[in-house]
Amino acid sequence: MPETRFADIRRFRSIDSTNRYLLDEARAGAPEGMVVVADHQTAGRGRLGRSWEAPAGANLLVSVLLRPAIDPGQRHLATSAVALAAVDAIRAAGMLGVSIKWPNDLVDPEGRKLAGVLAESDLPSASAAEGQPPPVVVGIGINVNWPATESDLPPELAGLAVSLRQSTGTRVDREALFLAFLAALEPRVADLAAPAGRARLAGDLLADCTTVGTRVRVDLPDGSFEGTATGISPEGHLVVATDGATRTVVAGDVVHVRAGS
Ligand code: BT5
Repeated sequence: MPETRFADIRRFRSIDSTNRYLLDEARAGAPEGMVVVADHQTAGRGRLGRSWEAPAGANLLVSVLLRPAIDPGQRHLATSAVALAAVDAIRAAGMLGVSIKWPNDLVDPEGRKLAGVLAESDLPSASAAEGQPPPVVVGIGINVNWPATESDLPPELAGLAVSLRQSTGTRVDREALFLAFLAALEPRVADLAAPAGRARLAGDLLADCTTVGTRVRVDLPDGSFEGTATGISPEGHLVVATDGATRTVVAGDVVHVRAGS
């Protein structure tokens, strides 16, 4: 990809998981900028052991290897950089109503999931890459041409997933979307490197985040709490007001709930 750091693009017809592939490469010392894109994943993964579904040849399944020189506490901004680049590319493809549901979903105006982002880092075993900042592998699955209609979805995704094709009413060129995504990602990744850029990422996340301003339930490993999402911290974390206090959520599942429910 000219004029970007994404020169090494590896293409697979079928692979278990593009994230898994890049984590192995990162452990062996691969530099920032390696990209993997696949027509099909046999073990596409989501967060917390969940899986990512996509039939062969229909959707965009891509991972990038980043090595941002940032504090571990700022790593969510790498997820945000990828989500924002995808938003840019998706809007350019004609779907204006896309927004980010914190922490890692792209959704349509009805809250249906168009894409999911998965950031993984494997810090201890990645130390072999001397002189390089530790890696973070960020993968994204974007529903491009599947589902074509609601009836394509398996029962567990009915009403929950949506595609670019459904949203725009036309088939979308996966390769063009992929290249637009990488072009949009370059300045976003550059932004990770300096305080002003990181402030821009957090500000753009706030502007495009549908979670802020809504009533949420936050599910954490040690329990849940409800509150109103009021903002995004400089690190890209979700700020939630709850019973007179403010909590900053670093990681967790967030459910949008109706006010008063
Ligand atoms: C995610 O996890 O949303 C992150 C998905 C990341 C997938 C990409 S594809 C390229 C790269 N390589 C990988 O192996 N993974 C990444 P999470 O928030 O845990 O959401 C997973 C949940 O989303 C599942 O449990 C389903 O309920 C739902 N889901 C699965 N496939 C979906 C789809 N195509 N569209 C919408 N929702 C889906």
